[in-house]
Amino acid sequence: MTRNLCIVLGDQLSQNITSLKNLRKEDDKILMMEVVNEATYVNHHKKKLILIFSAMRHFAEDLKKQGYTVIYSKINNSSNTFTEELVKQCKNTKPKKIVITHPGEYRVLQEIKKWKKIVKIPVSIVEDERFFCNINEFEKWAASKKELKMETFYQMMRKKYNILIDENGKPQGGKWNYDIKNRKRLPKNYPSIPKPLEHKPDNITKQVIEDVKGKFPKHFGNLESFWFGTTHQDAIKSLNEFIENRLELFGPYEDAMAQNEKFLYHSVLSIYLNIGLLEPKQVIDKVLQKKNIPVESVEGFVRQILGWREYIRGIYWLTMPKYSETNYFNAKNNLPEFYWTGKTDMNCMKNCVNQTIQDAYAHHIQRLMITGNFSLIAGINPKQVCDWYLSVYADAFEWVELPNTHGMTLYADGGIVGTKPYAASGNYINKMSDYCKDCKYDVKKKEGEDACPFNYLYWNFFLTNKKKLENNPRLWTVFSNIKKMSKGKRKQIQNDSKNFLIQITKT
Ligand code: FAD
Ligand code: DLZ
Ligand code: SF4
Repeated sequence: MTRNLCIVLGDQLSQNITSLKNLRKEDDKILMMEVVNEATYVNHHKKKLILIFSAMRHFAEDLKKQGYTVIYSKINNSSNTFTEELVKQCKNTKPKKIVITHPGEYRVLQEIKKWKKIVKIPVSIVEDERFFCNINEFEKWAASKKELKMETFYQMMRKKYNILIDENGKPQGGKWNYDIKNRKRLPKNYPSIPKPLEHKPDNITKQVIEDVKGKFPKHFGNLESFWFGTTHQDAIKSLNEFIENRLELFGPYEDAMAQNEKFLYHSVLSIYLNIGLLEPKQVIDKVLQKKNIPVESVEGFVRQILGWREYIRGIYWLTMPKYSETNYFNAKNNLPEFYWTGKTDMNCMKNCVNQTIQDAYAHHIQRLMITGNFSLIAGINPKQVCDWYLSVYADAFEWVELPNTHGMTLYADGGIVGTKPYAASGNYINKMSDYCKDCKYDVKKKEGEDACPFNYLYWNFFLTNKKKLENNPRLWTVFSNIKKMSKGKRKQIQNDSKNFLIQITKT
C-alpha cells in the first residue's frame, strides 16, 4: 500500500519542487511518465524531445540514489496519455492520495482535474513555488490596474524582492529600465564571442537519442550533435559559463542579430529554467553576485527573468483559455512551408529557420522581429504560428510561448501584452543585422519583384488593418505617412503583397 503517489512532470525537474516536499521515503512513491501524447500533441523538435526525456531519466536516477522509490515509464513501452498511465499505476500501487505540483499548461491542468473522478482517489494540486510571483498575486495586481504593463509589474517585483534597489529605495543607477541601452548593432570587427557550453551526451542521453530516432523520425529538426545539458549540475555549469563570458555584453547587444552568431551574448538558459534544472531565483542571485558588470547588462538580464518571464506567466493564467482563441486581425493565411524547411530566398528568414532546425534555438529578436514579424505582416493564422513556436523551440511550453507569440508578436490579443504591433520593414532588420547584404532581395527597394518583401508587407499590414490601428497614438507617424501616399503607390503595395502571399501561402 502506498500513502502518496507523487507525480513529477517533465518540466518539474527541480529538487525543491513542491510535490516532493514532506515526502516519506518509506511509504510514498514517485511516478514519472514519458507518454506519447505529450510528445506528439505538436510536432516537437527532436532535440526538445531528447532534452526532456533525458533530463527526466537523469532526474529519476538522482531521486533513486537519494532513496526514493520511483516508478518510471519510458516512451518505448508507455501509455498514450498521463491519465492512461496513471490508471495503470494506481492499480499497481493503490495510493491513498495523488500529489502533483500545479502544471505549466492549461491543457494539462484540465486533464489533471478529471483524475479524481477517474481513479477515485483524492488528488492534491500544490502550488508551483519556483516563480517569483504566484498566480493569485498576479491576479490581484491585474485587478488593480487599468492596463497590464510589464514595466509596472516589473517595478513592483524589483521593490518586493529588493533587487537592484539602492539604500534610498531608488533603482540602482537611477533608472528602472535601461532598454534604451540594449539596442546596439554588432560592430564590423567584433571580437570573437564565446559559445554556450556544449555538454557531451552520456549513456542515458545516447539511449534517449536512439529512442527518439526510432519513435519520432518524422518530427521537426535535426537530432545530430545534441549538446544541451540534462542535469542540474550541467545547467549550473552553463549558468557559470554565461556569467563569466557573455553577461558583460548581454545588455548592449541584446537586440542585435548576426548571420554567423546564433547565440551572440544571450544566455541560452531558458531550456534549463523551463524544465526546472535551474530556478529563476538561483539565476538572478548568481548574476547579482558578479562584480563590475555594466548596469545595462545586469538590469537588462534581470528584467528578462524577474520582469518578462513572470509577467508572461501571469498573463497566461489570468486569461486562459479564452486568450488562445482571439484573432484580433482575423488573420487567415496558412503558415508557409519554409517555416519548416528553411527553403526561402529571404536570407533573414532562411537563417533563423535553419538555426532553429539545427539547434531548436533562436534568440528573442530573431523570434520577435524576423519569424514573428513576418507572420504578423503576412497575416498568418495565429493558431498555426503558435503551434510552430511551440514545436520548434526546446524551451517552448505553452505558458511562456503563447503570450509571447499570440500577444507580444502577433497582437492577436488586441493589445493586452503589447501597446502596438511589433511590425517592422526591412529597414529595421538591416539596421540590426547583417542579413540583408547576402539576400536575393534588395532591402532598399520598396516595390517590384526584387524588393524586400518585408517592405511592402509592412505597409500592406497597416493598410489592411487601418480601422483597428489608426487611433493608436503610438502609430501616429505610420498613419500620417499612409495619408501622404498616392493611390497608385497604395495599389502597388497591395498588388506586390497579394502576389507574394499567393506564392508563399498556398497549401
Ligand atoms: P536571454 O536573452 O539570455 O534571456 C534570459 C532569460 O530571460 C531567458 O532564458 C528567459 O528565461 C527569460 N526571457 C527573456 N525574454 C523573455 C520573454 N519574452 N518571455 C519569457 N521569458 C523571457 N521563451 C521561452 O522560454 N519559451 C518560449 O516558448 C518562448 N517563445 C517565444 C516566442 C516568441 C514569438 C517570442 C518573441 C519570444 C519567445 N520567448 C520564449 C521569449 C524569449 O525569446 C526566450 O526566452 C529567449 O530567446 C531564450 O533564450 P535565452 O535563454 O538565450 O534568453
Ligand atoms: C513537452 C513534454 C514532452 C515532449 N513529453 C513529456 C512527457 O513525456 N512527460 C511529461 O511529464 N512531460 C512531457 N512534456 C511536458 C508536458 O507536455 C507539459 O508541457 C508540462 O507537463 C506542463 O504542463
Ligand atoms: Fe530579410 Fe529583406 Fe533583408 Fe532579405 S532584404 S534579409 S528579406 S530584410
